[in-house]
Amino acid sequence: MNNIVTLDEFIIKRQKDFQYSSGELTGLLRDIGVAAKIVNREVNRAGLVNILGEFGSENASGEKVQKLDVYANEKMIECLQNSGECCGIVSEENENIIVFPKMEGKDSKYMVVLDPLDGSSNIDVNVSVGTIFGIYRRKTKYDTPLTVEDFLQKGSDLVAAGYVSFGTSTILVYTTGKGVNGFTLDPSIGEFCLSHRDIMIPDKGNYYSVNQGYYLKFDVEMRRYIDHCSDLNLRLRYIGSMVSDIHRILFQGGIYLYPKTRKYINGKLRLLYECNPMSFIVEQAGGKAIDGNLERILDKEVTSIHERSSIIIGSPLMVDEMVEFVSRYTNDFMS
Ligand code: AHM
Ligand code: MG
Repeated sequence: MNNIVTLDEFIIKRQKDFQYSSGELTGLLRDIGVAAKIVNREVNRAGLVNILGEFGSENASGEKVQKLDVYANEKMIECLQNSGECCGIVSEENENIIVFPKMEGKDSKYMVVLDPLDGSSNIDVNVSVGTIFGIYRRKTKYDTPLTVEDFLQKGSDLVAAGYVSFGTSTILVYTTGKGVNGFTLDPSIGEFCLSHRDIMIPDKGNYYSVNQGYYLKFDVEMRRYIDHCSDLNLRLRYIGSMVSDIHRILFQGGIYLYPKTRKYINGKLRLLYECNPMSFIVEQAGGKAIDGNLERILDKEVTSIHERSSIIIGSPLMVDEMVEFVSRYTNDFMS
């Protein structure tokens, strides 16, 4: 007898964790799993189908869009719309919210925020990329038009969040606020299979992850903290895909930082669909996530859908130590 648990089986079993659940979130999560498989197929054969390279346009944040970004975005939107459980989405690739037409006899109450392909500069060189998603429940009446304000919820309001890491294998990690579980795609059967049950981040680890190339563009206390990491002989790892960098830290322990820089005065990463979902997952695994002002990411007000934030996230003792280090440095500096 085999003891393989597929993502679908697991999601259905977990439905009973939610009182009065009607299966809508379960359905939505399963549809995201299907979308992840479709995107995975394309990521894997990207080099073969001449889909690599830039699309020739810019996204809502003024960055070059890769063909695969466009494909991943289209597929995610298609799957979410067909699912019927989602009333609208915010995607990194679309400037405005996308509102799905109401399906006959359905009151879709969930909204999805997503970064369809994170770390897209890695695509052309065969390095890991990822997908990030977060699920919110809308707070306004389901029969009124969905507006941008509906999406401006704090990270602490997330109902579920997850990511897919397209690396040496493809892993989907998600949480519905009751622990974190990981599923590895078995290409021979085309199913995500439970491979990492109840993931807990190590209290501390040997890695720090930051774009050290921007060292001189960081504030002085951040530069001193990075020197401190180096003094501690921590190992520097930076893939340039938040999903992949945080995935390492989730399993092996460490700290990931994307502080504000002179160019990105509020940080670069997007609060709604990058920082919040990843912070929810890491907190659920016992970790911590704050911004450069030492405020908990999940408590931050979201004022616009493509808003950016600085982020420091990872093993709890290391985030605590970073806060202590920076506070001490600031106090010494002021006195
Ligand atoms: P993307 O979602 O447009 O691909 O950009 C986000 C990515 C993160 O995944 C990654 O951590 C960061 O940008 C890398 O930025 P930088 O090249 O400035 O270090
Ligand atoms: Mg991204």
